[in-house]
Amino acid sequence: GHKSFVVWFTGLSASGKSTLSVELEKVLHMRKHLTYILDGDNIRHGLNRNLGFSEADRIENIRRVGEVSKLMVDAGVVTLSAFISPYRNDREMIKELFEAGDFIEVYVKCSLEECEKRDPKGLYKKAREGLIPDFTGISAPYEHPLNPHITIDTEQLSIEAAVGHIVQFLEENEYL
Ligand code: GGZ
Repeated sequence: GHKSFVVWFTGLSASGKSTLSVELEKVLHMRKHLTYILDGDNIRHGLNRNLGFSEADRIENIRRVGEVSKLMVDAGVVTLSAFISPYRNDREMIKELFEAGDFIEVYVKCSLEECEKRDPKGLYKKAREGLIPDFTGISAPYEHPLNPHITIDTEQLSIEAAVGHIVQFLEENEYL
């Protein structure tokens, strides 16, 4: 099977990307894989601390994360990247960085209505009040994948079922 690969989670804020990456990582650890999660917490506070949420900054954010993901995969790490990554073109560019099969796109699907209901950090409320400009889904676009390897509907599936679905894909395609 594959030595290493990237699982790229894309979806709205509060869709469940981080939760899924953490739960998938637990399964991969049980199976003795070396993994690393890249997300806003470790990237936007460090490498990308000079970037905000304008279209140009998001493009640069995702470009850098794609390059870092490639370095990590080259180093033999199963990399789980969890970013809104709203632009289809940017995700396609990143896919092109990798050898065929080393990039797995997971669409974390959840309606804007449900994400707003969850609103774990109160960001949607602030965005609605005009306190956060360029907020994805409210005042900035999200382009869902047209042909993702995996779609996870987090309004329908439990976390366990969702992770099971991803693991099943990885097994069936000989990543695990
Ligand atoms: C979207 C924002 C914004 C704006 C701050 N729009 O749910 P969170 O809080 O924890 O995750 C979101 C995170 C998005 O960063 P990404 O690096 O994933 O975005 S992108 O891929 O588009 O570059 C959210 C928070 O940052 N956040 N302001 N305006 N999300």
